[in-house]
Amino acid sequence: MIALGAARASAASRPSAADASHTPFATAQREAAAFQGGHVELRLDRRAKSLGQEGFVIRALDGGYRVEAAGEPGLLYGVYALERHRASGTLPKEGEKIEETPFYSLRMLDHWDNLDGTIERGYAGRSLWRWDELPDSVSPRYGEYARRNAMAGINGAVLNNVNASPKILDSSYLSKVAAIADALRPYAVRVYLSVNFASPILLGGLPTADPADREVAKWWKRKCDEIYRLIPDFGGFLVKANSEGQPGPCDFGRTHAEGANMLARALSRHGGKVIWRAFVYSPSDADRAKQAYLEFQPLDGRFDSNVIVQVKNGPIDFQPREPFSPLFGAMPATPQAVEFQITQEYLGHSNHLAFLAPMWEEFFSHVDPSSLTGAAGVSNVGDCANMTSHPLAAANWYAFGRLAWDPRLTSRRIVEEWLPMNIAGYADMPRSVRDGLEEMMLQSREAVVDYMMPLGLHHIFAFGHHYGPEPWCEVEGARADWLPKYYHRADSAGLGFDRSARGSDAVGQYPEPYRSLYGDMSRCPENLLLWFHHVPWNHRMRSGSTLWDELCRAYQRGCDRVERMQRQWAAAKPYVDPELFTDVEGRLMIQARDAQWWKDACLLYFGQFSGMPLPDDVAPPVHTLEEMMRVKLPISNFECPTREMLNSVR
Ligand code: GCW
Repeated sequence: MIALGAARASAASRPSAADASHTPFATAQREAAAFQGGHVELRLDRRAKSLGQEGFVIRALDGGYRVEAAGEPGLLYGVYALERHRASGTLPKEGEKIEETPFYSLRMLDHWDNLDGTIERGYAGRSLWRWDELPDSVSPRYGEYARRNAMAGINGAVLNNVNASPKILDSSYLSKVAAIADALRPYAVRVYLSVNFASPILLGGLPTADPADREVAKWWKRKCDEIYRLIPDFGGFLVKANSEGQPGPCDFGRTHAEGANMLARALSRHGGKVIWRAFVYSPSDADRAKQAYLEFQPLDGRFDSNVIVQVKNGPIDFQPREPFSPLFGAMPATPQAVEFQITQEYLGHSNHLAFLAPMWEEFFSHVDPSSLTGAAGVSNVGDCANMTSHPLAAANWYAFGRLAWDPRLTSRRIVEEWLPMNIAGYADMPRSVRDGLEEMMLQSREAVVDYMMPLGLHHIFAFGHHYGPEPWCEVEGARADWLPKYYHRADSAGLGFDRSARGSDAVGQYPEPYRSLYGDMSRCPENLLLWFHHVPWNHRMRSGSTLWDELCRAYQRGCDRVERMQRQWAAAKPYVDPELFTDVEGRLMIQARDAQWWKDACLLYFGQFSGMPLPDDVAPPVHTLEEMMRVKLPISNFECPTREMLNSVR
């Protein structure tokens, strides 16, 4: 297994699709032979239909294990499950068995990788895909990447950004895509592509991309035929349409359903799928949190059966905490997938530790997993040595896959699996140190919420790159709903966005009991209070304190939590690889200073409106508001700030 600090590369030269050594079966055999917990026998029994292609049974027999499956991917997942159980000490005993089938058949990683090698919102280096070298040279890292996907249970990868270049569909690029598909196939990972809806114009030279135009439909059919000749198991298209300037069917007076169905028909005879994103917020007066629902809910039942509507977990945009999007459950006649963001666009990039399984677990506690047909995660993978930059951010990649495999898993269980498999030396740590690391992981997302945006605050980030606080931000000409003031609405009366029936009535999009719960200030969960209400500064919280005091204490608690995380990591020092230790230690230092930055910036800024002093148990600021307002990070949307940069601007 890959242990941090002891990387292992698997060689991959360009295989042909028919090559028997490049099948999931061959991979499973190799992995089984390398298993260190006893002899493993693989049995492929095509008649065991109830397991599907991906399920498996593991039996402990005669001092070893037998993995049974009806499909090759099932054998592979079975062997990886064995490894997981070995690392966490939960292997079945003689006569016992483990049986699993995945909850979702679509478990997909979405890369926001551009063809020039940059990654939108990527903080782990450049794109893994070396377009200029492909198809002749195939990096061994593709296989390494695919293996890590398979170990987590991920079976699909969208290779390119949803803000898609039409070039990806050019024949020269398709042969490169086919080479990547060949490298991922031995790990049962299928390739998908993001497509630009205007490709028939931009690439095909047609005068229109109107989905009702016969030439347009024909163009897509021919393109799909070409793709499937090269990649017989191609997964399908992911589409961002009529969103943030991307072209789409609405440009031609058609609906999202008409656009999606036209593509779906080009793919259907090959078994491909269209994954159509619902991340839309066209300029309108409606509260941004309501817009995706307003546009998509009326289209329920109008999509072809091979279209899946992919909805971000929350109604706005991957904030540290959002309520679930009300679109879930509101389109019962339409297959839906959830889109999570693994890359930490809004959670401190790759500088901060934020283990995201608790966020996703929270989502699944509100949205019935069986109402969905798939899960997608926006990838945090890049070409840096460990692929995720923050060594512990690899746990998020893994956690996403595990929850897509089984959304009923708990965050704790995932941490218990991940740490022993990935931190060399974990087994030698005393129980107290291991407990500390588990807690560090499990508390980390809540720490981020506390020091960035507690109590339901959201989108008060610096403009553009979204790293650091800027609740005061004004940008001339920018859309109001890109700016923090639109969301926090601080004034002398209070703080927060009134989405109750008296305000924007976003609560009206939720089913009961959520509509009443969220809509009533006195009953609304306090961790979402300022999302749904404009709350007076002296409002009595459940603790008996005022809103202002509680807000101050939340920021303080966030800072304290990071300090505790630093101590928990320090306790692991004698047991972990020194390089790994120093790397994480350094990032936690940045995180601690960033937490202080957030706390000072937000409390000094909001304090101007509340006019109230900090409570005695909250440490006074170490910066002035003017200092905080001067901070400008010279980074693009594709970068994570360095320590030197942060030191020089603060
Ligand atoms: O979260 C926002 C990001 C954009 C992204 C967009 C989307 C790919 O800031 O960078 O674009 O969402 O999800 O389409």
